[in-house]
Amino acid sequence: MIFISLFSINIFAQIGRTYDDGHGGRIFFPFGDISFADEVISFKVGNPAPIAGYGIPSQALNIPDYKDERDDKNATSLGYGGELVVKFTDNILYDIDGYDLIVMEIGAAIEPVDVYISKNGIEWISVGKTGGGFSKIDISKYVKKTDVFRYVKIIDMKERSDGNWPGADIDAIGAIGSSINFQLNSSVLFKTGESTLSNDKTELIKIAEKIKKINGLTLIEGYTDNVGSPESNIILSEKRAQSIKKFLTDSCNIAANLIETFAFGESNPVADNKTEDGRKKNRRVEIIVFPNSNQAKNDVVGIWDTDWGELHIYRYGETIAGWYTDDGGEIVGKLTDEHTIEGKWVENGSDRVCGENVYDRNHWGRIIMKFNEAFTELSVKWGYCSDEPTKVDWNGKRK
Ligand SMILES: [Ca+2]
Ligand SMILES: [Ca+2]
Ligand SMILES: [Ca+2]
Repeated sequence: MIFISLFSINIFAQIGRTYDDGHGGRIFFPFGDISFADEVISFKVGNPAPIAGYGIPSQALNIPDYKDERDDKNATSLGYGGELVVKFTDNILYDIDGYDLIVMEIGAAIEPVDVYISKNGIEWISVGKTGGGFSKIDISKYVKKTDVFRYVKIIDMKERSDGNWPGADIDAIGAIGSSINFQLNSSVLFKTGESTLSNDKTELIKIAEKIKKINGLTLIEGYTDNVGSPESNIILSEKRAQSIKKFLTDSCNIAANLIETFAFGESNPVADNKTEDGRKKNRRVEIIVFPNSNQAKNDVVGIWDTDWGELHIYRYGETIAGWYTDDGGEIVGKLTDEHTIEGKWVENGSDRVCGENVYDRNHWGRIIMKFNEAFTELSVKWGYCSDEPTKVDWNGKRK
């Protein structure tokens, strides 16, 4: 278990970007790089197993990186009937409109998997199977809107047992329906057994700044180790979650109606309670921040019909991200006023190659995007690389 360093998080980098889907297209993840699975919980390789070097479960973590080359080991073969459990730690999975979970399988063979999700890694909900290849799963039929999931289990369905790589070959597992999850160790927040915040509130203040930028519903979850009675641990974790809520509302000006607290006591441990180190990791608070779903309808958010294809725009506070259908295009930027986005476009190819990369690609440029008063039309000025954006042949209407 790695506790994320709050000092290394760049929220701008976390927000929305597109990724190769491994089958000639690109797919947009509203929370960018953090959307993907972070940790292998267990792996039972199938029988027959893949040849040596191709059954490494950690290759199914993090962003998709399979390059489709002969000896590429950036994906893992499950083996015939193999089973992989992964966990999201800096993000969670929940149900949004449309697809929520993506399982990226590589290779031409159809090797489907059964997919399960879980809140605690113990009780599992079946959410269907993938058809092999690149698969999108909508979990809405199986869950409540407010449920938060941290675990995904995939089991190879035993369609193919032959060759060097029997069973499904997985490059990445990502949550489109995702939100940010901060894990805070209780030892930096509280004295042992107490619910009064310690004097050093540096980490909480940093999180408060991020919550304010996203401006959505925030869940505060308190957890303890298994020392003491389960009842007393529930009470302690509730008091601690309440202390943090009070600090965020009273000292950081976050609206109380945007914060909910939950007490989980000693349930859902992230480490072994038999060791002091494990107990220390289990004494924690997790803070989940959802994107703001209350954006004004007449805002920049939505789907636009433009000269460069359909453009999908997302907004997180002042930060904008999106994608368009032309040449794997995506945009990233900021609202500089209510009707203006300034930022960059990125594509797979263009007439100019830039000296540096944006989002791993060197075809990009600057944009200034203007919206009319009613947010029904947009016009884009654009240029290549860091040139002043002066070209005007990119316009659109709300779809
Ligand atoms: Ca993640
Ligand atoms: Ca959904
Ligand atoms: Ca991979």
